[in-house]
Formats: sequence, C-alpha cells, structure tokens
Amino acid sequence: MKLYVSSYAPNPRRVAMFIAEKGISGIESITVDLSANEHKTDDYRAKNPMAKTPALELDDGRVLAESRAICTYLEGRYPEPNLMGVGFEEIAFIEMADRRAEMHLLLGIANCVRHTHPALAGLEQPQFPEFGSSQGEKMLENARWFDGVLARQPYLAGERFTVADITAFCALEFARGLMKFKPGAAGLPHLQEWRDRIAERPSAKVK
Ligand SMILES: N[C@@H](CCC(=O)N[C@@H](CS)C(=O)NCC(=O)O)C(=O)O
Repeated sequence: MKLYVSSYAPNPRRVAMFIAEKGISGIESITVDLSANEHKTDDYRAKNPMAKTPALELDDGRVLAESRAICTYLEGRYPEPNLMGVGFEEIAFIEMADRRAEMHLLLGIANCVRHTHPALAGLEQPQFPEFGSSQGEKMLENARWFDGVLARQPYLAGERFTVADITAFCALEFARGLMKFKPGAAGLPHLQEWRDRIAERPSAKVK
C-alpha cells in the first residue's frame, strides 16, 4: 500500500500517527508537496479527485481518501491495538468523540490558519481574514469545552487512548505551530496536560 502525505498537514499526520500506534509496517509513504500544488496535478487527481491528502492506495489500485475512512480500513485490516472501539456501543461513542474533535477543533483551526496565515495564501484563495479570526475564537470556546471533558476523564473518549485523541492532538499541534496556540497559556490546564501526555507517545513524533 502507498500513503500519500504532506509535510506539516494535520490530516495526513492523523493517519501517520494511527499507523504508528498500530505498529503497521510496509506502507510506502509518498510526499505530495502542497506548496508546489502537486496535489492538483492530473496524476494525483486521478487518485483523489478532491485533490487533498492523505490518500491510501491499496495494492489492487483502489484509492481511499478521507482520514477517518482510511483509519476505519486500517482498523479492520489490523485490529490490534484497537483504536476505534469494540462492539457497536463503544464504536459509536468513540466516533462521537472523534467527530467532535474533527468538527469543533480541527475544522476551526484549519479555517483560521487557511484564512489568516500568509503561508496558506497559495492554497486558500481568496482569504477572508475576519472569517479566519472568528473561526479561531470559536475554536477557543470549543477548546474550553474539551478542557472540561479532560478534567473528568483521561482521554477524549473516556478511559483509554483512541482515534479521537489522535485527531485532537494533530489539530492542536497544527494550531501550536501556525496559531501559536498553547492551551495552558489560554487557561486550559487539562487540555495542556492531556496534550503533553499524548506528546510523550512515540507515535506523536511521526509527522
Ligand atoms: N476531509 C479530509 C480533509 C483533507 C484535507 O483537507 N487535507 C489538506 C491537508 S491537511 C489538503 O490536502 N489541503 C490541500 C488544499 O486544500 O488544497 C480528510 O479527512 O482527510
């Protein structure tokens, strides 16, 4: 299999971290340079018509895009360690936590960075800086809610590490680099403690 990834990009990092947590070896990693618009070439669009990374090319030539869908595929193929739940109830609750991380943290961070940061001007045209800033403010409100969750439980979905922690961690690391956002400095100590704990995992070093 081949995994198409891009440097500094949070979604490819989610999948790379998931693979590292699973200890899967043998997936070839191919870097698609977003700043050089390599994801918009005909060759890459033939693999993923949405022109986004990551994408996982299977050995039979089919291509799977969307980070969560790629994780679902890998979870099925490499069930241990389990990261997405066992049985319908746990699967549903972990999916809820993961979607919250994706929609209420990652999306706001991505919109803020894409619309305010000069480095993203090549990817996001036109940029709407006011929209970007308001997305950053809404993300902060959401981060406060996540801080409350982590005051009560060690991981986003409850008592154990799951895909939801991967999504939220990759989102916050992106914000740390490009928004200079640090939960502790924003008065969110539980989110900061959780982030520092996740950063200790070997999979967090994979980028
Ligand atoms: N919903 C997709 C989002 C993928 C995505 O937005 N990828 C970014 C990198 S993090 C990208 O390829 N951006 C290129 C662009 O927007 O032109 C997923 O979950 O994988």
